[in-house]
Amino acid sequence: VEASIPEPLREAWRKHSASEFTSKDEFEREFVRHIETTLARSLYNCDELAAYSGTALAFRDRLIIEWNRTQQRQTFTDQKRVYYLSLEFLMGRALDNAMLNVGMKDIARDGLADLGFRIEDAISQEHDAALGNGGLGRLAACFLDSMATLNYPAWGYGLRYRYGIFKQEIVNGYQMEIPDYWLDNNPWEFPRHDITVDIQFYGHVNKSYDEDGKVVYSWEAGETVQAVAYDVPIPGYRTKTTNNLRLWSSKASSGEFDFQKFNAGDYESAVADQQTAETISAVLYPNDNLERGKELRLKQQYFWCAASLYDIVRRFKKTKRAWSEFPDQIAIQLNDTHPTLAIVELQRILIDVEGLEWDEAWRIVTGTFGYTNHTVLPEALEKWSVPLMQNLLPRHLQIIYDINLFFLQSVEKRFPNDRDMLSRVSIIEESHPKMVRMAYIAIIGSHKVNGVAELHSDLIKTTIFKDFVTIYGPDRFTNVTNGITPRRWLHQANPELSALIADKLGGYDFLTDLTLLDKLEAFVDDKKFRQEWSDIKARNKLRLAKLIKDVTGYSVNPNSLFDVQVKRIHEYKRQQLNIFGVIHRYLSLKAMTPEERKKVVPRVSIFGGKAAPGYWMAKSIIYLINSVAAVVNKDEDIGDLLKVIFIEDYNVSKAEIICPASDISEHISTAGTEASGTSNMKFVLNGGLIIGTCDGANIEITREIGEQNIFLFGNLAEDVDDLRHRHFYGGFQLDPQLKRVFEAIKEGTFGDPSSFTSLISSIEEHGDYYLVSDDFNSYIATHDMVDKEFQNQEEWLAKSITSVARMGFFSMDRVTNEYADSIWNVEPLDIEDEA
Ligand code: OAK
Repeated sequence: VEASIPEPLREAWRKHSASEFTSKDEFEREFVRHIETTLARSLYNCDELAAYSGTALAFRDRLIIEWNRTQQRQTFTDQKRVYYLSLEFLMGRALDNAMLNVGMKDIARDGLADLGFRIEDAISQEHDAALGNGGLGRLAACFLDSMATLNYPAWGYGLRYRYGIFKQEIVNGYQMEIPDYWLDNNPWEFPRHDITVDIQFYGHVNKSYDEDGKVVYSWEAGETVQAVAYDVPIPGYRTKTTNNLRLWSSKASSGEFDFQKFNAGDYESAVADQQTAETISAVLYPNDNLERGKELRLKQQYFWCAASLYDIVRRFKKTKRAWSEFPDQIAIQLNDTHPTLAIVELQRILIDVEGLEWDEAWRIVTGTFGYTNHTVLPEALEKWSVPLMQNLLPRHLQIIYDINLFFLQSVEKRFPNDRDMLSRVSIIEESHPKMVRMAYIAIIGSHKVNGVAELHSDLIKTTIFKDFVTIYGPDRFTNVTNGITPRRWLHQANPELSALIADKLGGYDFLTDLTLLDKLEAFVDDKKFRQEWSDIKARNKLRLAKLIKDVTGYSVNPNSLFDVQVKRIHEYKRQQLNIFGVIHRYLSLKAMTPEERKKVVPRVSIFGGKAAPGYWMAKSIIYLINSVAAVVNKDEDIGDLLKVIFIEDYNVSKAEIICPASDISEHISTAGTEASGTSNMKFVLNGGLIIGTCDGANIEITREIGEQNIFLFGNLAEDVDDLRHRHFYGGFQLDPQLKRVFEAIKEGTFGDPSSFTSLISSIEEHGDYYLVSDDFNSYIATHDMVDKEFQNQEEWLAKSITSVARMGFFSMDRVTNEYADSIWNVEPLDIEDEA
């Protein structure tokens, strides 16, 4: 049915078309209207949560007006669009971001004050949208911000989890997981009950012949589940472009809620079917850099890929273009291998549903997809068992076998008689059971594969994907070093620093062209500027000290050196190295005379991060940190000289308070394991220095800011294999200082030592895979340098300012433009062109 209003009637529409508030007075009117009508409350019944909702609804109206216009404009111009498929979008809060992006935060602040509220109190009522684990999910969120800001016609596609990443509580030093139900009072999503897709699972494949005698396959479903679209508007900064994030929610398809069962009185079974359907989008898998091969996870992946592709294909078909134009109109980016089934699904749609020939369909598929790899850790590389896939997606498994067949035939032609090569690059791993290697499908089905930092992109070419470089040549592989959005991670998180920079640079243009920061170097010696810079850091540290007091009860001295490591807890990220270093420091302090202690720089070691619920070793690390904190923080010999803090439930909104407050932050993964890291960029952009290994983007940060401005330590990636080998075959030598740390733990200094045996034995007895012992000495020595340099505050300040001035490269806008040019081949939609 044509739903658009005929031209003669459109005048009436235009006359009444929604308009945006532009003044404080109009904002107040909208706020009060929403409180009184949308929320059905009054000035006698308006708490901070209602103030948040009223403000959010007023801004939501603005966003949705611009969202509508953007979508109409994008449909009308019919340019090539980008679809970013990600199983995770770690968005954080939306209100502050929306106010800043539309440039109305000051108006809202004044308006709220008139009505009796502090804007900060309203903002802090919002529940984080935490549909992600860590780096990969947050990168997706930064992409959305940047694509909108740069006016790219771009949509995100994801899952609308009812439960995001769990909330972490620390109880007696242990991590407890609390479900994160976040959807009540979420004003930022629009259910589209009219946009639904039926998704099939299980069943079998029928083979038949059409009139021309051609074989046709059809997939008879065993079960169908309905996908319902929920849209989230994504505003750009200082632009009218408001893009869309479409999240799919699962429910029983109308036929599926079995009315027969229901009418027969079998309510329980009818409701159980419904719950099974809703389970698909119920919960985010809480693993970071780890894949566990659960059937429900595969169901999530297919459900989301199939719904998104149906939507994309439907939109394309409306334009009546030839299929061959598909890759000219559509770029689909795969955020890691989680959406790899989209490749198979598009091939299935083209050949089974649309009747294209295999080769033509495959050309379209490979022209459309790009694949970004985010990890080299073997335990994170996705493999699905063939029997599982056969059962859940029988037709897709056939297509995967065909893709593999044609691929291996072409390899065979170029490398005759290389059986080893064939078995190495086969999509199917010949294990028991056989496994489908998803990364291989992603490489074979894409025209570009990229890593996320230079070292990482080199590593994937020389290790896990080496054979594919031989087969396809180096051009299919490329690097796009990650970045971060300066809107959230500077302007929003650190408004005072942003304002100081704007004052020096004559405005906020640096927020859309971060390379302009280089102009700050001219002020490194400007006394007043330096003072303001250091005052801002001090106030940000006070703000963090207050958060620490609120969540842990500990008071910390804000004049101490704040040393921060916040990220998912993982052995490869080496929080254990950090806490062993802290113990070493504690033992050294204990051994000092009071005179010696007077010369020590007071330090607060701050940790934060979640462990995957089933990751025993990571949970032990958290327990050790808290056990050390319990002893050190009450030791009167030590006082302010050392405090250990674990901030529970680290998330995006806490990161916004933590990042601006560090003196030094730790990015200390075993060389060659952290693909990029992005919090390293956030800390430096906020004037913190970093201590880090030569890993991921640390290397490029060093190149940009200069090696005198960063504390690097530890073994290099190229030496890691040898060292690991030597641990087993050359005899393992524990570092003597680390030995002293282990002895203290074993003596019970931090409570029952049996809690920590597996942590210690993984190093002492099981080969120290992450090279904690190898790097310990240089780690400790580098921290001694940090202490020394921190005492020279003038030098430190110069390093801080210089580093920020040189961080322009790490803007997400640079990243987005690189993807657009070298992978997507899309242009921004110049919105000034039409008015
Ligand atoms: C999560 C699940 C599976 C595979 C990778 C991840 C992940 O979060 N990877 C991280 O991606 C970030 C963004 O590219 C990188 O900065 C991190 O180094 C990487 O660990």
